[in-house]
Amino acid sequence: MLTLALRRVAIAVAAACLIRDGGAALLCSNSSTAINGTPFPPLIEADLVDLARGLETGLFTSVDLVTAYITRIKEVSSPLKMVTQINPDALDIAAEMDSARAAGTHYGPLHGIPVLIKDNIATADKMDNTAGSYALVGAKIPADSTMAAKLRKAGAIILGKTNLSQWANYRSSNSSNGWSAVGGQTQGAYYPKQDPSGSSSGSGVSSSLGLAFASLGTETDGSILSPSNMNNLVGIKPSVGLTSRYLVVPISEHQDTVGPMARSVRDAAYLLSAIAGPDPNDNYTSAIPFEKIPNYVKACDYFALAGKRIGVPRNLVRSVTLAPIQAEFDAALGVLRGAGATVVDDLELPGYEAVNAGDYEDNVLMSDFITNLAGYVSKLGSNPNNITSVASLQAFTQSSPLEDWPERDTLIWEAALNLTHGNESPLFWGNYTAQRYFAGPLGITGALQNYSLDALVVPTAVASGLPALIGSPVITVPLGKLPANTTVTRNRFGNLVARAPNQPFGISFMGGHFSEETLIGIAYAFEQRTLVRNTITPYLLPKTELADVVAKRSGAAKR
Ligand SMILES: *[C@@H]1O[C@H](CO)[C@@H](O)[C@H](O)[C@H]1NC(C)=O
Ligand SMILES: *[C@@H]1O[C@H](CO)[C@@H](O)[C@H](O)[C@H]1NC(C)=O
Ligand SMILES: *[C@@H]1O[C@H](CO)[C@@H](O)[C@H](O)[C@H]1NC(C)=O
Ligand SMILES: *[C@@H]1O[C@H](CO)[C@@H](O)[C@H](O)[C@H]1NC(C)=O
Ligand SMILES: *[C@@H]1O[C@H](CO)[C@@H](O)[C@H](O)[C@H]1NC(C)=O
Ligand SMILES: *[C@@H]1O[C@H](CO)[C@@H](O)[C@H](O)[C@H]1NC(C)=O
Ligand SMILES: *[C@@H]1O[C@H](CO)[C@@H](O)[C@H](O)[C@H]1NC(C)=O
Ligand SMILES: *[C@@H]1O[C@H](CO)[C@@H](O)[C@H](O)[C@H]1NC(C)=O
Ligand SMILES: CC(=O)N[C@H]1CO[C@H](CO)[C@@H](O)[C@@H]1O
Repeated sequence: MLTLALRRVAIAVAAACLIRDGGAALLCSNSSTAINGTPFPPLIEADLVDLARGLETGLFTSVDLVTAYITRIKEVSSPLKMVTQINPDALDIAAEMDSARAAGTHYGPLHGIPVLIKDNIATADKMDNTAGSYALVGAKIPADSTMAAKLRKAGAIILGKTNLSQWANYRSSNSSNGWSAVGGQTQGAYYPKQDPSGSSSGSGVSSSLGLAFASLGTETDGSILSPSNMNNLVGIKPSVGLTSRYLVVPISEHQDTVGPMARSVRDAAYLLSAIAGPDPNDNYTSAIPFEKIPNYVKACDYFALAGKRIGVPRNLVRSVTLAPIQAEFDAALGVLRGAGATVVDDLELPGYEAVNAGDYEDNVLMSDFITNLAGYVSKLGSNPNNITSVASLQAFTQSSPLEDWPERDTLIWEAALNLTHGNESPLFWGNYTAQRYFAGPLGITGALQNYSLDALVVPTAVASGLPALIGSPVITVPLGKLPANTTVTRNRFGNLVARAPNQPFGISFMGGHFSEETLIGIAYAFEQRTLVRNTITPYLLPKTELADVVAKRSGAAKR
């Protein structure tokens, strides 16, 4: 049976490999990725088309896929600590998806495809939703988050939860990216002890190494974009309101958003299509301006850059001081022009300096966290540590030895508690209005209108700040890596390598609210002309491939 199935699909799969861009063909058929000469897609770069074709043609099953990914997670979790929990039901769900497929039921493009989600996105199953803190271990979640429910409805298998900077990096002034009490210290795979960035650190490392098809992260200001930047990924920070935050551990209702972190623009688009949409449980989604969510996969058009006007805000670009990033960025502008775009250079966004000179965002986030954290914990079915507020969370953290206090302090919460109000206070609005003005009319939306632009382009290192303040979207695409002679520096906390040779970096496209369809097109057209991701190799790789799993299950010879 198996051998026949393998023979039947051999030609189709081999052809799929050969037409793949980005050097994938080189990896398509070798001893670790083939059985009897039939190639399996190497999991570090398998995209949705590869995985769906393999499942459709019977080359492998979802159970094989889950088995392979779990093995790969175990192979690298020491030292990388990128996953906090593996879903104990993942193999059973995979078996159900395989049976459904065999019976002709197909839930859509993600049918039977394993996805990892950040450990602040709740699932009503055997997994906890911890935000990396023991305060929430054992807390009962009343329902799936809307994100989890939408993934399941699309047929995806929630494989597990990814490590993060604890509380999405909203606790301490003295900590490290990717550290949580529950998950330990996440590391990146492009240099030993690499700072993975954060706060969606584990989602970044997991997607980069092919430990799942792709992952979900969350962003308040940089938490999808920055780890995508540092881990050689495509990350989409959606408009606030495009993806529901219901039962996602919050920082800020005004700035939080959930989005995909994937190895290609098209894969990210598939995930975004599955998770976008209105939700009565998150009324910010009522701002979605479409009757029907655009087809983000179809937006992946090689010619999407033709006729587009793309602005370059030089005051943002100048603030990135690393010469290799500046050089690659300027070369990228040539790629945009070559693809038919008009580059509108030498723009200045006057709001950028104004925002950096004030502490509007700090005040907005503190007020929101006071209100929104209390809102989240009030929805829990059981709450073993009686966390009802930032004050009780602080008391728990300071009295639990596992939370690494006082070395990792709680100064952000102390400052929030000093405010003595949440976002219902009239005092909230001054800062919120100011940040929207500077990042909007004097920033992104002002530039888009004044110069009739489709998008702005910047190095990803400076992409998150202004969009965070107005809730507008950004997409990052791999652009390059730091060269061999880069001086190695450590992070402020002293436990990770913050800058090193081989460290990836990206380029970001920013647009108006709900312009994801346009941004995805631009990003795809850029990605397909540059194909940088596969030129950057991790220092540490998981070994197990689908061929190993299928060979073991079927007794076939791996050759
Ligand atoms: C075979 O494929 C694996 C997985 O992609 C890769 O790590 C390895 O380098 C390849 N080996 C050869 C000899 O090309
Ligand atoms: C959303 O709902 C909350 C409370 O449920 C309310 O305070 C807020 O004003 C609503 N926001 C919008 C945009 O409707
Ligand atoms: C939480 O509150 C309940 C009911 O008041 C109490 O029985 C329990 O001991 C408290 N738990 C902790 C960890 O404080
Ligand atoms: C911050 O963390 C570092 C590294 O662990 C530690 O040496 C230092 O004492 C901490 N600082 C404070 C003020 O606690
Ligand atoms: C909070 O207020 C107290 C009392 O005014 C002050 O000592 C402390 O430094 C403040 N903490 C922060 C983090 O702002
Ligand atoms: C921002 O919030 C702080 C603290 O509530 C307040 O002192 C300050 O006046 C606010 N700024 C604006 C522009 O409203
Ligand atoms: C857009 O034009 C308005 C009106 O001239 C100006 O006030 C604003 O600063 C401009 N914004 C940007 C980002 O150029
Ligand atoms: C690294 O090498 C490049 C060119 O080979 C050179 O321009 C650059 O100055 C060097 N950087 C450092 C930090 O030595
Ligand atoms: C699934 C997994 O690898 N979990 C690990 C997460 O990190 C903690 C702390 O380092 C480990 O104890 C878990 O085994």
